[in-house]
Amino acid sequence: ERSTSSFDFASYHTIDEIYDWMDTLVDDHPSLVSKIQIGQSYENRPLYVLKFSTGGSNRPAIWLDTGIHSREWITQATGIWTANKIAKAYGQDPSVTAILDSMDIFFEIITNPDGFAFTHSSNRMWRKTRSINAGSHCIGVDPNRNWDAGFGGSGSSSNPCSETYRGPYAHSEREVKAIVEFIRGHGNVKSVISIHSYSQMLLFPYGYKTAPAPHHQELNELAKKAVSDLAAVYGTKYTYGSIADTIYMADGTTVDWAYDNGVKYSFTFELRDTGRYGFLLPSTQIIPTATETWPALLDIMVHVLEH
Ligand code: ING
Ligand code: ZN
Repeated sequence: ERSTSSFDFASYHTIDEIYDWMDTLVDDHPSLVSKIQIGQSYENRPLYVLKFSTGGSNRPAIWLDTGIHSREWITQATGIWTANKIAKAYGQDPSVTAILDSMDIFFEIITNPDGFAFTHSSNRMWRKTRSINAGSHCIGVDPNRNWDAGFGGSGSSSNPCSETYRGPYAHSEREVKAIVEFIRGHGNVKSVISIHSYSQMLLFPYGYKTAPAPHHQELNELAKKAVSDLAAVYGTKYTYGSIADTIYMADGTTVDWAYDNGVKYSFTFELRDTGRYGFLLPSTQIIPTATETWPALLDIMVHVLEH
């Protein structure tokens, strides 16, 4: 019998296993969780989003994505654990209950399915999409440089062979365009949390310019609290701040686009570790990583609820 109670959250899984698990989660929580499809990937895989909602219409919403860079396997694994946690915590945990009594949560766990399939079949270190680039033998676009936010600046590459190739034009990638259209069409998204690895950082706009975001101070205070509550679990240390100040200049990123399109609470996590294992984080660290990230995510979601 298919059940979320038999799923192994402490292992890495294939795309088929994860899509199967999504259906199980929906079956186990039919009045809370549904699965929507927001588009198709370049290779025609479905782009699935889990919707957590207790009713209403077009409620204020929180968007979460993991795995936009396919090789960052700890992020999809943390996404699975977190989605399960949200479903189980509703009606039990007062914060989650309050959040879902007035807001919806949308969670795209496999945001780059073609890349993810490729990391299983051919190249574990694949980051980009799998689209063919006209006039080049190199494949793929960096989906975290493809957004219409400072697109084409110095924090990305025009070379299709680069790992940070921005693509021929903003939103050229179906995987990016689907989210743009979803968030625009929804019109009431208050927070975008885009989860990467690795570096142990909590970042917020801007990445395409060094000027502080208008809400820098509020975002900075919230990030400070979130990383402090994360560290309280197992002592894992995160740095935090604007993208440009904390990691490097990067243009065309998810959170800068969200912020410039009215989503004030836009954050990127860079999960474990700081480089010992990097993208090849052992599966023994999945549950600890997800467990410590949870209070930080809740801090952000509760703050969104209260503001
Ligand atoms: N790092 C991110 C990257 O796309 C990042 C860092 C995140 C930059 C969000 C800007 C905005 O370069 C990894 N590891 O992908
Ligand atoms: Zn990444």
